[in-house]
Amino acid sequence: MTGNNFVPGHDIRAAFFEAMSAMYRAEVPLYGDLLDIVDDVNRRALSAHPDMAAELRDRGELDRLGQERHGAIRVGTAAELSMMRRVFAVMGMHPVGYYDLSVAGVPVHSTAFRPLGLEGLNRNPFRVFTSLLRLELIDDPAFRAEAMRLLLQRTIFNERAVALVEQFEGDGGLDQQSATSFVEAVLETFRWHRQTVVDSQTYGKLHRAHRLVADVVCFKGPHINHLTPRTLDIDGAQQEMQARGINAKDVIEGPPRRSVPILLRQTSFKALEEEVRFLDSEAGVFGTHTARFGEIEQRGLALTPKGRALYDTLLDEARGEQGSQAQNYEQSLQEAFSRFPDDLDTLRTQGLGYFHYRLVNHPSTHPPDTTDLETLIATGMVEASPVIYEDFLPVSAAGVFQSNLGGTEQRPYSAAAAQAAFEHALGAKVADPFTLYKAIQASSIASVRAALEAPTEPAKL
Ligand code: OOG
Ligand code: NI
Repeated sequence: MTGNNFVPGHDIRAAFFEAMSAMYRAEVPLYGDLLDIVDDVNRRALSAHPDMAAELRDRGELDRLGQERHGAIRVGTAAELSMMRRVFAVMGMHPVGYYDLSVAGVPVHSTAFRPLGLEGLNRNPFRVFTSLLRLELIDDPAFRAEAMRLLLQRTIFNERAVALVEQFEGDGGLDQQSATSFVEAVLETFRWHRQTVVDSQTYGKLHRAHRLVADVVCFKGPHINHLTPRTLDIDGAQQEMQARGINAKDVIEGPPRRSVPILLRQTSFKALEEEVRFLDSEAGVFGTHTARFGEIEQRGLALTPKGRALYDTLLDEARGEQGSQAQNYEQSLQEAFSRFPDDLDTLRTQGLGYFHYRLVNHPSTHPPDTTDLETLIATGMVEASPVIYEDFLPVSAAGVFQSNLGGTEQRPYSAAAAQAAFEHALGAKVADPFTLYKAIQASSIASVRAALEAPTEPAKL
């Protein structure tokens, strides 16, 4: 295109993801077990359901599945967040969506860095859920000041990483050698540090007051706290985790099991207790910290605003009724969601989800009326398959935070969502997920129409 030797963003993303996955696997061996389980379960699901395999292949998702992960990090300041945005931009990842977790008792707000379009997602779907601490929601001024002091004295990116980001922004890309250096330099930011930046007393004080804040401010950097593979059968994977003695949560977050999966279902196992050193630790003396955990997820149909509103209503209903016993919850969830249509045709015709349309049979005689997609589907000329949800769910995310914090720490924060403040800290607006899904659907419809109106049969069907 431009005659330069710049490495495409998706290749840098793939290289970075691979390096991160290898690092995390070495740091958290249980992650490797999780990958084995998901691999097994996915293989079984694909051979038991050839139609599912065909659908994934048609959508270009079959090859990405083995690579598919999301990770999560938590940063402390606006400067850290905006630098993070510039770093991810080098890898073709941009902020999508705003998640306010204060409503669920967690003093952070978040976005997800991910490729924006289907092509980028299918090349490498790596995503990172990124949360910014909201110290302003913490009441105790002394606590806030201490946390801020610690954040202001750290630098989470090394000089090489910053220089390479500036080079990328100035030149419009990175050559192979710079891209390789970039991956190495940036990986350091996500590494686990056993050495904290506080003495044991400060750690104890911060940790007792707020475990999440301690996790952000007591370390040199925002260690990656999980990497989640995508399973095609989360109930099967959950059973397998439990059979292998992995301490998985009882409840799967998100919608119940259905014949057409929607949005996102997730389950996690508890944070590991890891040894840490404090500034005043004598040789051989350690404390412990829990931050990192395991998670798996199953993804389904991306819902339209109408579908999402129905989802939110039904979830509220189920959660309102439940109390906290896991079994009752599953039952309430099933009951509430009996009102959510569970076949593709109804979901589509009622406008509850986004679909990808494909011309599968070109008309041999005269062109049909191309204005009505439903007619084209009924005559077998066009097929519609679900657009997959690529984002996150705030209630599930809060559930993940909660389990990771020990399950009990939950405080009501009265603050309203603060998207404008978040975007100000980020230094950019977040993209609206609905707009992105709608664009995927619209471009598939445009391709169908273009193919139908073409004078000759299209070369590839
Ligand atoms: C992030 C939790 C959110 C998800 O999958 O919803 C998340 C965190 O604990 O930092 O990863
Ligand atoms: Ni997650």
